[in-house]
Amino acid sequence: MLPVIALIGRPNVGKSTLFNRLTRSRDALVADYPGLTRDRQYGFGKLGPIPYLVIDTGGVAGGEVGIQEAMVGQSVRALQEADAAIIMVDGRSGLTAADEHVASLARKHARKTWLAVNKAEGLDADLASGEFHGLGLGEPIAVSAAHGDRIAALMDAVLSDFEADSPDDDVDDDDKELRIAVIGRPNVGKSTLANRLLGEERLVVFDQPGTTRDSVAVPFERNDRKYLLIDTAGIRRKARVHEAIEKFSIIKALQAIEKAQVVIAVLDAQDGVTEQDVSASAMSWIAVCRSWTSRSESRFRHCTARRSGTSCRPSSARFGPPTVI
Ligand SMILES: Nc1nc2c(ncn2[C@@H]2O[C@H](COP(=O)(O)OP(=O)(O)OP(=O)(O)O)[C@@H](O)[C@H]2O)c(=O)[nH]1
Ligand SMILES: [Mg+2]
Repeated sequence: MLPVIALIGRPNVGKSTLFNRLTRSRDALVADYPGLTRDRQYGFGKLGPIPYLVIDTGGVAGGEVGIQEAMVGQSVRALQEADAAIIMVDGRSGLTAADEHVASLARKHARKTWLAVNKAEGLDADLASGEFHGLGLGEPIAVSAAHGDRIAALMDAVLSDFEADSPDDDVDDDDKELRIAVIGRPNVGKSTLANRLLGEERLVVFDQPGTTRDSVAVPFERNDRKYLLIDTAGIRRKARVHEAIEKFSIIKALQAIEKAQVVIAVLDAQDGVTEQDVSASAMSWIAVCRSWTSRSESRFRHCTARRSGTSCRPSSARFGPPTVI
């Protein structure tokens, strides 16, 4: 399983800058403006010995009310679902009360903590990190997320507790199963489609979002070829990710995607296709859409234009023939 690393800290310390570096993306918004990140943001990365999943969170300052309080809930959730947390502080502005508050949250909720003193480019590492020893989160590591200084050393340390998944290269090619993950938003018809591919009512289907709460892997054979079909819990649009049942399911789904060779994304053509649907993975994709019209087609083409290797098969999970494989 991919280790899950949460980034947490007070506003504006550089969490999103680090997230972008760790995922080699520009997915997280970065600006010199506190409170920019509001949701949890998930990304894949490999920098250092093994691949990982990283979660960017909104800044926590202490004393939050209203929407900010909900954002703190997001950060706590990220700490709970992660295997380790990198707590970020700002080496230029020094220790603040908000850092103390973040540290107490981390001590309470994180399984394992690492302390990164950011914006340390051009500063003496010992001097920049000295005052942060008192946070009780372990030895501070002076880094620069913007310039990349000592990020590799930070990740070597963070990932040293985890082992890479053993490669199955030693298995004979004929014996290797093809892993197919079925992903999509809650209630879009993933399990219905999976049952149709399997030819039996193997998975619980119910007209309510969140019926599948964990990824379910079902081995099956067709034309003498072995497959492992992984039905995942739904990935919801970003803004709606707040219910308790979803706490671990996004990570399970992302881990399933990472292990799969083929990803079948089930989309509801009525809803349109969002960037999030398209950007969840770098694997090969087949999108299966419900309620397909020519208007959906042009919207789909627009969203997938930047993604080579995606093909779309309009179909009905409930009534259509199982032609996807
Ligand atoms: N000098 C310096 N500036 C940095 C570094 N990392 C980030 N910054 C700057 O700090 C500011 C805030 O960076 P963000 O990555 O948006 O910070 P954040 O912690 O995600 O902020 P919130 O989402 O608002 O909590 C931006 O102007 C970044 O360019 C660094 O290593 N050195
Ligand atoms: Mg941010």
